[in-house]
Amino acid sequence: MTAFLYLVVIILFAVSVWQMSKILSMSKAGEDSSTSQIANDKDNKINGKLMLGFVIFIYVLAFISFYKWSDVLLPDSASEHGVDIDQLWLISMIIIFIVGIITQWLLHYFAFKYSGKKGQRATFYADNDRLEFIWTVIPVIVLAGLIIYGLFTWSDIMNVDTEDDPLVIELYAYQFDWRARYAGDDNILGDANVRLIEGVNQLGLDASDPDAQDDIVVNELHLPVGRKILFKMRSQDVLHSAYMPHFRAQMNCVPGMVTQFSFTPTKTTEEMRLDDEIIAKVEHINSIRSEKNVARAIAGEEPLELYEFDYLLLCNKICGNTHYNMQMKIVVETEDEFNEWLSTQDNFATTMKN
Ligand SMILES: [Cu+2]
Repeated sequence: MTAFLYLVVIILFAVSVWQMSKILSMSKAGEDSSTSQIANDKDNKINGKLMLGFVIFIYVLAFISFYKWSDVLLPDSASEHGVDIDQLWLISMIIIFIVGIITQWLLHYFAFKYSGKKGQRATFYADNDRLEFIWTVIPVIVLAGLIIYGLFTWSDIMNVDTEDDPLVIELYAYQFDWRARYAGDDNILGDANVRLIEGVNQLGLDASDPDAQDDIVVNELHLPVGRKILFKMRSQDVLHSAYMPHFRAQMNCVPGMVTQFSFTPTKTTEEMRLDDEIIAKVEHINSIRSEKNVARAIAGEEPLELYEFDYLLLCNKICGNTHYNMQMKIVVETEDEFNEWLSTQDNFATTMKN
């Protein structure tokens, strides 16, 4: 792949040098019409055919991409609102795709069909009110529809209804890892400040705040299925972004302020592992790893571990040199399993005593 990219860069560089030398020779030719660079019929025909060839090339490329790489798309959403996002995305993409196919075809085909011919002049056509009306009104209606639909979806997702009694969890980002903080029995996160960070108090919780005493800080995010979760995001140092692709959730973590996002997970990790699409993905990844392991065994290297599906929280802002590995495992489980897990975790008061 890298070799291919180098090749493309070299070719593009050669083309630009060639073009520049043409411009230079044109400017040298000056008024001398015997070395004219004006395109003749033959040039126009070739360029017209190239235009047509190009549009066919991009269509073929698009369809090959769909055919070959559709399976690397995300699996079905594992959150309630994710279904709405997927639908909004699908409708937008279908409209863009249809409009793109038609306009690109017209643009390139007309360049081919009406390529220049000696003695042929373009028709002068001042304006046509009806045509202009049509190509203004149709995009306005379509775009307004998409935007209004998008705004409704957005407000449905972003307006957290606190009457639902969501489970409050803090996501704490720092270079280059995550911590999650559960609000404890009171479901209220205690105060925290970056100036209070010291020793085991990694998130800078305020030890004098009674609400902070039962807070639980962990490095693996567990979520009960079917319960609304309200995430409060903080960052210690630079801009990070909490990205949970399987739940169609992303929110920036900004130093000095608290941002929030809320969703309801609908599928446990176990259920997701039994999903046909996930099984196919996992098999595909493991077949690649097994192949690599054959080579590694010959080279005397440690074999790669076989992959098992897990939800992930990733950082989606390039925040420093090991940004790519800034991730935390997410386990979605039943309410009982979740409560059992949570009861085995130390809270802030206990951690500070130890
Ligand atoms: Cu980050």
